[in-house]
Amino acid sequence: MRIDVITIFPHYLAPLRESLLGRARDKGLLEVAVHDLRDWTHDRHRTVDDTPYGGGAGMVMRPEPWGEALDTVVPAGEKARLIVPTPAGEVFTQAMAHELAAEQRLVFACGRYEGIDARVVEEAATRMPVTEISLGDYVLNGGEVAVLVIVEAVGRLLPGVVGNPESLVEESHADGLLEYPVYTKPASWRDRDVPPILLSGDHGRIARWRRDQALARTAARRPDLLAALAPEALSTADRTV
Ligand code: 6GU
Repeated sequence: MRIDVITIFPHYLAPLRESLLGRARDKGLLEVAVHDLRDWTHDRHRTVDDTPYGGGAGMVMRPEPWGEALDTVVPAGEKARLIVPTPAGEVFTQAMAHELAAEQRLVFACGRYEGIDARVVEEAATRMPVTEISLGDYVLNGGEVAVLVIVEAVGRLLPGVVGNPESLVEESHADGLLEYPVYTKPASWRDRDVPPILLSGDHGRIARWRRDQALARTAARRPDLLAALAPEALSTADRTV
């Protein structure tokens, strides 16, 4: 996968060189290019924002640098999906991460201030698919942190990035539930014992216990997730929890 990020704070994206994603880049599984939006300004102050038409507080990003940046990063004839992080977007989910992981090329447009002139998304949508994505119901100062979150969630789903792909199967949200609690050695720590069933060697009962823990946790913490499950996602045994 190829990812381009356009931002006025290129250094904000430095963490994409670390850890799992850094290794994915070294292995050639993921290519990331970060671009400074101000490279597409033409005035001495490299201005990217201006006051909002209609009045109000804050500043809005001017469309011209964005237009030129997108024309350069995605030249006519090239295909890419444009992602615009914004608190006004569709809420990001694991399902969306899977959907984005299937793309060849993603371009992220990071807004700052009160946002980007609305004509930028409108015009870009005439030549590429555009998705506005929010991380959740709170406000960040700009899209950069959202890009880190989305690229991490998507990047780890690319083939070969996570060492043991089995670990993607049982994690939280993989089946619409929160993950069961996990334990490792020692079996007793500060007077707290690992649930004995996990030491029993009975894999059938362990699987049942884990499923019940996942269901109970989800019911307590995220009843909305449980309510959203398709009826056939729950077995008869699940319903007795
Ligand atoms: Cl994607 N951007 C900004 N600026 N704030 C947010 C967000 C995104 N998601 C939640 N809050």
